[in-house]
Amino acid sequence: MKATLDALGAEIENALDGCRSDEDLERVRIAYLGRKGRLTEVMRGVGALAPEERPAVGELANALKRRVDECITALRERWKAERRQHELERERLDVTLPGRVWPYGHVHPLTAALDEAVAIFVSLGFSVYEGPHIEDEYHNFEALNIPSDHPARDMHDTFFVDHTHILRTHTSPVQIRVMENQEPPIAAIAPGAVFRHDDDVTHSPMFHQVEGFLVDRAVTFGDLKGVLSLFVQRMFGDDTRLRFRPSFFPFTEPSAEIDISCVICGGARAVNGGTCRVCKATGWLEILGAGMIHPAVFRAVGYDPEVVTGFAFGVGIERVAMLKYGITDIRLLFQNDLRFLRQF
Ligand code: FA5
Repeated sequence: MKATLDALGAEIENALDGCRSDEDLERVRIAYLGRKGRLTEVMRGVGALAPEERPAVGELANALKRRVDECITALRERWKAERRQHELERERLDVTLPGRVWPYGHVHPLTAALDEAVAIFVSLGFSVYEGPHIEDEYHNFEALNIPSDHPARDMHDTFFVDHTHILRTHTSPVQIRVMENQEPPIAAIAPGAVFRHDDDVTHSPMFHQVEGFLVDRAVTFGDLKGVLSLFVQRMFGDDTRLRFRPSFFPFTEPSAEIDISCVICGGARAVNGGTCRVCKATGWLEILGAGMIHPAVFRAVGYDPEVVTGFAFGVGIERVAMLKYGITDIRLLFQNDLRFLRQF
């Protein structure tokens, strides 16, 4: 009986050696320790032995069963630990690797300049209005004191939609639309796109203006100067100076073109020992047109020019953005080249 148990022990050891998986172990366990297992049968046979033999053989059989149980459990545990270790290694995180950077967008430099201009005027008490991109000639020209035979129409290089409709060439028609619909006092701005047949490094066929106008009793040129000074100082810095140059617009009298001291050389006309190329060594940069609203414009909207006065101005926003961010070619603003846009 002892020899049978020894042989069985060796056989089980062999079988366990050949095991590679939990399923293999389970098959071995059932084959030897299951209800009809070989060792189970042997242990059942112990009862039939002579009484003096039973204790010793019983003990041997029990010891073998315990060893096999322990061996199976140990193998299971070891493999489980190995699998876990393997998993941990596979999932190991290198916390020193750089994180994933998600691409994110930002506001276009033109939108940023437009938003900033609008915010400055809103903070000064101006309300925001919009007008149609497709305008009639009356609002874009006639009501602004530009009759059809007026030479100023040539300056606007107009895109025609049909005989009487055009793409607005400036934001000034919004002055007419607002004044037609309400009485003074009015402090309004009208930001938006305008269109002209014009295309080079400083001119684009579609560009943006912010129109501004203020109408009340006894509005003066001094008020205009105050509002525009505040605007350019907030937009370009407190040291920025203003210069009014006499000019002509049919819808304002007197009219002025307004320059700011050069944002690059600060008016010194030179930078780093060389002449300033941005202001072409003049020390000044033109940024907007303005003036006192012409009596003919007030008459067109039914206001009495003997009673009300007002000022108006029009800022080209591409020009503002180019000066603010040092952009030398207006077309960069519309090409959507990410290498350019990511610099802002
Ligand atoms: C006007 O359009 C007037 N309506 C401005 C005005 C309003 C004057 C109210 C008086 C009272 P002007 O044509 O100069 O004026 O254009 C104004 C600004 O628009 C220019 O200073 C310039 O900065 C910008 N601008 C004009 N044409 C272009 C263009 N093709 N591309 C980009 N910016 C332009």
